[in-house]
Amino acid sequence: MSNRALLLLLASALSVPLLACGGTKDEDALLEGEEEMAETATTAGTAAAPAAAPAGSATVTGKVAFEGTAPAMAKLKMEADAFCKAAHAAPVYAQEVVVNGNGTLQHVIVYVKEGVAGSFPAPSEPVVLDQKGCRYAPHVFGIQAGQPLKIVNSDATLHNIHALPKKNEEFNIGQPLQGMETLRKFGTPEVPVRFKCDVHKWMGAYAAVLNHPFFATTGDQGTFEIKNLPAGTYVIEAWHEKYPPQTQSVTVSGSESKTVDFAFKG
Ligand SMILES: [Cu+2]
Repeated sequence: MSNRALLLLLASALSVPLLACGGTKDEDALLEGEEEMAETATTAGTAAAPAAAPAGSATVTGKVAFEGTAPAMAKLKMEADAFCKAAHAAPVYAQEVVVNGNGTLQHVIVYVKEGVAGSFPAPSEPVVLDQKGCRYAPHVFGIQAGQPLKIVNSDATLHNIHALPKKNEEFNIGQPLQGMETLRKFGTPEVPVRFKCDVHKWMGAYAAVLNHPFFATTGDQGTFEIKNLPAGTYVIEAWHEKYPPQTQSVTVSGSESKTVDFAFKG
């Protein structure tokens, strides 16, 4: 088919909308109305999907305190890999117990352990686990079962990411080049899943794989926020890699916001 014939065919196929665009205000209004209908239809289609989760607007927030004396974390020796050593101007310490300046504990995964009803489709947006400066970022994270995990190597050195789940399938992937990305999914809820690097023994990370989105991790303020919870009674667990997990029960109704605080003892 010649370009001209293709153009003609295209013009003929588009003739109705083209005319409408150049038409009267009423015709334009009609077109907008049709677009709105199309949008409504799409929204209705999403809401009617069988996997739709019950809507919720309750919130559980809190902080994770650290009581006692924080153990000194080992200084990491990265001499074995020249790239890793050169990546850090200042000393780098293990991330096992990181106590914040305000007396809270970092790297705690706080999640709803019991009480969630209904199914919550896994987001298609991946959780990114980066290998940067020969450390994992983030060090701990939550992810939904079925949600993609994008493992990225930001370093110009070989990393070998080795997942060690007990319920899910183990994997062990070499990423020799900077910029490499690998997608993986965990099919079954499991807390925790540990990751290690078979090249750099100081590298470690942990994931909480859950079948719902009600989880958060503590950062440099030691706080967490779990949003969009449906009304109900829940068991909330705070999980840390070194200390025994702690649970508390909380009941929320409607758009209620409740505080649940935890304290780990060193
Ligand atoms: Cu590595």
